[in-house]
Amino acid sequence: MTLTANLTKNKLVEMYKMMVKIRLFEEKVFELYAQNLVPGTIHLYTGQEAVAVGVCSALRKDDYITSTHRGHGHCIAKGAEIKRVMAEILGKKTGYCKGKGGSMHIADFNIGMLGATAVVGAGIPIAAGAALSIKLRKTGQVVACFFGDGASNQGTFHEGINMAAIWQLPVIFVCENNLYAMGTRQSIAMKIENIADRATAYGIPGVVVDGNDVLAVYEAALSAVERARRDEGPTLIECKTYRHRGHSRVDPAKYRPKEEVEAWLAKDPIKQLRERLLQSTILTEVEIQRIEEEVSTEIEEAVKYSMESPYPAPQEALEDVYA
Ligand SMILES: Cc1ncc(C[n+]2csc(CCOP(=O)(O)OP(=O)(O)O)c2C)c(N)n1
Ligand SMILES: [Mg+2]
Repeated sequence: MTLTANLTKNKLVEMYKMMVKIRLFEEKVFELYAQNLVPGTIHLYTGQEAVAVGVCSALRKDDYITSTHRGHGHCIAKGAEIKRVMAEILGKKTGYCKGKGGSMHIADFNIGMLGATAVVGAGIPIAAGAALSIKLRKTGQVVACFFGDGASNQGTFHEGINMAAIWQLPVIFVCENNLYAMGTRQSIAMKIENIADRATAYGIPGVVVDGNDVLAVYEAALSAVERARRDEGPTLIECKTYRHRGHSRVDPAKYRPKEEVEAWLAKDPIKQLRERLLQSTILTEVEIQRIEEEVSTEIEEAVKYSMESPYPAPQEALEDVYA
């Protein structure tokens, strides 16, 4: 990982802090889940932070994102208030969906977060639709569409990317290839190694990046964003990464070889950036410590806020269902 000259010190520190925030947030969610405080299931983003942060750092506030079942990191990286994300995960009325959506349905149009979805691959045509609206409104926004390796085997992947390609829509398709779709290894589900190769079939650029290198992700995203804003159409970026935990809360991930897990843990995205920031004297150990303390305090406040918030009343169940 090299530090790019194009990023200011502030921006690098901001990116580091955001990755730490997502990591500590997810660890806290896991802890709360173990205490039986989280209704439903959770899919943690730990290990993949460089993807959300690298991509969202290349976006404007008014740009859009679409997310997945593993969406907490995307929301936070796009600027969501963590107390409202936490409250939603805990099913509280003060959450983003008034406690009625939970972990997999968080949306916030004010920050361009169009929504997470439990339906694998469902965000892809939604991103194409949002990009069509941008093109018609001529606002110069872009959409970043996050999805997994498993989602790239869905029909929606073909339909959504093909449509975005023929209409030259301003979308960046970000495939987070963490090697597994639940317990299914990529090599069992597809013959190719690089999902980015599929871009050729739609006549758009396909790029492979180290998804654990936040600066590499940022650079790839930035050039795709610039291309989209020039009205030159979509790009498919495949980020090679790894989830640190199992698929969802109950999965011990025994299907992953120990050596594979260890090799990826050694390539932890936060550790890598921390080492670079220390080596280049952008941050000191003391400053790093301070960042972690600040983030921990913010997360504790979010937990307190959520725990003290009420659950929605039963009679609110049918409110906000239809627009
Ligand atoms: C349409 C659909 N099929 C199956 C499922 C069950 N399911 C939930 S997550 C998942 C795996 C998704 O894998 P991937 O896209 O690689 O994302 P990751 O979990 O690795 O982030 C599956 C099959 C679903 N939610 N939706
Ligand atoms: Mg996957």
